[in-house]
Amino acid sequence: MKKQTRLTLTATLAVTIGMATAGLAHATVTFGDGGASLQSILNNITKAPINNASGINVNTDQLSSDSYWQISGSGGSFAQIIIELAGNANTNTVGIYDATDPSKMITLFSGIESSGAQKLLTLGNDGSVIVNFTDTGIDFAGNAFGYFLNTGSTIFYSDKDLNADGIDHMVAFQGKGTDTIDLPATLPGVWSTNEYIMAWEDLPGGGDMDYNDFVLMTESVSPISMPDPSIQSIPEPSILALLGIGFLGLLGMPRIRNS
Ligand SMILES: [Ca+2]
Ligand SMILES: [Ca+2]
Ligand SMILES: [Ca+2]
Ligand SMILES: [Ca+2]
Repeated sequence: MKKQTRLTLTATLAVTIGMATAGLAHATVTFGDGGASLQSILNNITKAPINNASGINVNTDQLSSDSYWQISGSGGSFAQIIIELAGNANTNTVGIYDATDPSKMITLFSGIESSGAQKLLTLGNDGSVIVNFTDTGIDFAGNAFGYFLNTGSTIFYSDKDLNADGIDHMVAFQGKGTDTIDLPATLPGVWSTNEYIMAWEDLPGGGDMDYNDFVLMTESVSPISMPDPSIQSIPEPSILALLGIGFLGLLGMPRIRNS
């Protein structure tokens, strides 16, 4: 290896490690296991009007918040597998879980399904999770869910805080309303802003970090931010303190402003 190359590599490594330790919001997508890179997959199916390549950069266009989602007003969301490039492609399943109870899981795509497979997800008035017009028998607490990838031995969640390895296994990209996108099972059309590509890494610890192991498109969904559960439950003393302030207010005590 030439000295120059080694120096560059060392510098790149240092930058990468620096970015990782700085807790950068996006995951670094690499070329990985010899299959098409995530960027080339996007370049093949999405075309910007001017340069005929994807208007999406897989590293810089990742959504900063992709842990939890809701179905938009129409009440239904189509999902379609774009590609699976992984040794686990025949066993990997993808689905959704209740944001308030991750143990409530619904599989959308089974292991035997591959590129072009489509599913329609709807949430009934009572929280019933309906897939392809069939009630799964599972009810969610509300219109808030995450996506999971189950390899058969490990489950990875869109909320990386639930992952045993603490690593972000899913990166998501939002349509910009300009690129044309051509999916395996449907005619080309504009990649609109309510459509998201979700790309998964299926190896524990992040593996090769190529995020092309399971790539799908979901539409009529939007990312939502969920409150941190540790903030939701107010400890008892705080409630008492708040009540105390209320009483003081009622008794006409002068208010101390804390601007
Ligand atoms: Ca499959
Ligand atoms: Ca993510
Ligand atoms: Ca991988
Ligand atoms: Ca792969």
